[in-house]
Amino acid sequence: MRDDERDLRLAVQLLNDAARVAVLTGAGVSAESGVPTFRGAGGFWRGRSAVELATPGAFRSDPAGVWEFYRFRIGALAGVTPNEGHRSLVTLERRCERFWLITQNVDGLHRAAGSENVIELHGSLARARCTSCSYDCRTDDLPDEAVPSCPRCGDRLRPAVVWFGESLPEPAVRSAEEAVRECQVMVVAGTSGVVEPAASLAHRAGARGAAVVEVNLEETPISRVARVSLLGPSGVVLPRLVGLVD
Ligand code: BJW
Ligand code: ZN
Repeated sequence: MRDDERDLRLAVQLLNDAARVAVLTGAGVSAESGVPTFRGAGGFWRGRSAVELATPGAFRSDPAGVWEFYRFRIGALAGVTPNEGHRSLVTLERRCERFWLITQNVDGLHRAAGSENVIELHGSLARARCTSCSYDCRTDDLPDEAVPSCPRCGDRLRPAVVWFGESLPEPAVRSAEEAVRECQVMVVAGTSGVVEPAASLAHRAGARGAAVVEVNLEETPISRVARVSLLGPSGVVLPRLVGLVD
């Protein structure tokens, strides 16, 4: 039997034996829907890196430029639909007793596919919030200004996403902690595994005995803790894996 065939069967067996499954996803699972990843060739906008633009410092020094970047991404999402990888995770959720879909993605594609227990660690492009008061709104309803201002207090609105150095939403962290404590298998798909605290969720689940199954085009720091690494595009590998699960 070929190595990749043996790895796939092992991953199927691990999922067949598990009632409580967590999945941690990153930008790679949306790549086949046409959403650019962060690190790598696609992660540039007008010559600036997405990683550098997604920071409080960039917003402080150039709020209009950062809003332009986010409006571009929000607009680009309008024509984007979930791929087979997203859809296969809906099927996986339905066959599990407990299921957590922890995502670092802000594109809303897991919910659009039909996943229910979605934990958005890094917020969402669908919403904006005030930098001073508690006002928030859908990005569909933003005032048409280069830097939209808060209708309640007049200060700047910002995308409701999590930038470097900022805390993650407390309810999302609590749910992700529960997943780490309870899951028997954690599938980690399409993430470079370099951003904390998301990456540590996989390391910690592995350390407490959960089987980590990684799906990625290449090895990552998470491969070290993975019981099985399935190399290939998640839009192909995830449906194949879930299709074989009882
Ligand atoms: C495919 C594929 C296909 C392609 N199929 N695969 C401990 C140690 C060191 C540093 C820190 C630490 N704790 C905290 C930090 C600081 C920092 C951090 O992690 N820094 C490291 C980078 C060094 N973390 C934070 O600041 C976080 N906050 C925090 O910890 O608060 C508490 C705190 C505050 C202050 C001090 C200390 C603690 C916040 C992190 C926020 C990340 N935000 C972003 C932007 C979101 C908004 C937006 O979208 O604009 O989130 S950055 C960006 O990276 C985005 C992503 O969600 C995130 C992860 O990227 P992801 O998803 O992994 O994408 P890529 O592009 O990196 O990888 C794609 C992968 O897919 C690759 O592996 C490909 O091979 C693969 N792939 N196509 C399968 N078809
Ligand atoms: Zn306000």
